[in-house]
Amino acid sequence: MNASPPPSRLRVVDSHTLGEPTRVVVDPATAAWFPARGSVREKRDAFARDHAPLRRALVGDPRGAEAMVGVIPVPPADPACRFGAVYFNRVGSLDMCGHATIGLAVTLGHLGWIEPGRFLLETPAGVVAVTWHGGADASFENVPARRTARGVAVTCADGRVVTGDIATSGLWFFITSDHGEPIEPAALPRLSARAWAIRRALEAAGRRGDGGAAIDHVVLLGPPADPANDARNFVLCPDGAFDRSPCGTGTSALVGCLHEDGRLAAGEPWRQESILGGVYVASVRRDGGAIVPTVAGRAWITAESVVAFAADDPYRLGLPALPRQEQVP
Ligand code: PYC
Repeated sequence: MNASPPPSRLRVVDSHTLGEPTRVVVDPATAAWFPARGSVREKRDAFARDHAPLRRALVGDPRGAEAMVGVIPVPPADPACRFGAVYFNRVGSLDMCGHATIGLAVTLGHLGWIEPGRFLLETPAGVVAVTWHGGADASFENVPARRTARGVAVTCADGRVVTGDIATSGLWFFITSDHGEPIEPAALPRLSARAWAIRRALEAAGRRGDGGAAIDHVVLLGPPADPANDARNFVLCPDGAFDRSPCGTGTSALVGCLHEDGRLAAGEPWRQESILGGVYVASVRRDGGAIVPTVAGRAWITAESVVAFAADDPYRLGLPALPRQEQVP
């Protein structure tokens, strides 16, 4: 399929899930961006191949927000699914995104496209069972969580050795408590620098996920600020932003590891706090050999808008990619 010309206007609904922004593109014009048939993964691949400038323009500067994840609802190939979801951020596509799935459910409810209840969502990572509980509340039963390496020691460029686990539940994570930093907003620059150092060390060591996937999310864990919760996290995302929410797929991967380690029983709640204090409640169930996580959170609509792409706007398709301080070698 050839890239169609960028539109001049598109309808979007914005929300935030415990502080982490989602933009759902709800414009019928999106149908032209995808092949009529095929799986959601194939549709995502076509969008990534043919529409990279549009992807960046939809969520990046100056139209989007730093940590924003975009979602385009698409027809699913799996007849059991009600919707498909193509997820993306400023730097690429995502196979799954927990906070954006919660944002999508609340957006679909807000638009009257769904009633409270459960529906199946085809994502590039697999089928996810989403429940809109009404209002701001939503949860999703994710694809299974899997740990592919335990107690991996990586040596950062400053010589610090950090030990953690490599795990997935839709995205790839390095999860560690062994980072030596407090998980608090005042430490964000240091947390970000440490997480980047870990990410680079993983790359240098040739550590990758299935099929050579980059381990492009780093979870730094620490004690919760609120004793009602179980842990607090800082999560570095592939676009260099930190997750303002406790990271839905990261929490899924974590509870899978905790269950495997005998630290979380099936059905037991795990209250995961973000660095900003927002909380996801997660649990796991066993399905044969698979560990299936569920994550519950809250999202709120922030805007129902039409984004515009003026023909004479020099930054119509967004600002050029600018190096982030942490990425400069
Ligand atoms: O909630 O899964 C998530 C997520 C991934 C990246 C940003 N949010």
